[in-house]
Amino acid sequence: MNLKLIKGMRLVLATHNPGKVPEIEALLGGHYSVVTAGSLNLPEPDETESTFVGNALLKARHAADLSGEVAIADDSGLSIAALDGAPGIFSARWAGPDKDFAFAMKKVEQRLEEIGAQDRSAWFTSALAVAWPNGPAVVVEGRVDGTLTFPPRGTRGFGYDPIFIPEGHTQTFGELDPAFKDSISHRARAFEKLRDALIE
Ligand code: ITT
Repeated sequence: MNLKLIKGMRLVLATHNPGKVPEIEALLGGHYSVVTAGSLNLPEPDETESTFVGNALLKARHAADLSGEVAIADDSGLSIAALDGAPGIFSARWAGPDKDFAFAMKKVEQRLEEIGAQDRSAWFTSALAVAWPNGPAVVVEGRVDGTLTFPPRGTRGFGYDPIFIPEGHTQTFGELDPAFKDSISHRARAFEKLRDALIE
């Protein structure tokens, strides 16, 4: 089996998060024809693993096996040093069933206040997995470090972007140009590794 992503091939983007779709499409650089798991009506699997890597593999494998096509999945999240890495793999779940990130960001602020934490350092992680239907899979991980700020700032991006200031900058991911975020993000860094491994 040729474990390469050949330009022009169709890839199933195994995410149900509309915030991730344009970012992953931008990273794929228009070289692939991308179809989302949602548009194929593929069900969303339960994220039962305990690591980003495990959940990315689970999502890519699920979409590849159900669609019969090569699938790419991201599992990502915000880890906060003072909260021992929380919310981490539970980042989406902290927003509740309504995916309310204003609520999730408030929860982060409250948890930090409760423990009187001074340390505001945090990082985003992205595990990107590519799976071949009933075949092998490849997974890589990328990370971007930064600090948290409250209240949230900016309306660009998604999820926890409005409270995250990447290292060396003063604006949050919610304020920065999305193209700039795409050049330094955890997802971009994971994608660089994927490109080295898989792209001809
Ligand atoms: P899929 O599993 O369908 O891809 P999801 O939203 O459930 O969608 P995850 O389990 O990977 O995805 O959850 C990651 C959460 O972490 C996501 O919902 C965001 O809240 C947060 N997150 C990940 N990347 C982010 C980014 O670039 N900016 C802001 N928040 C991010």
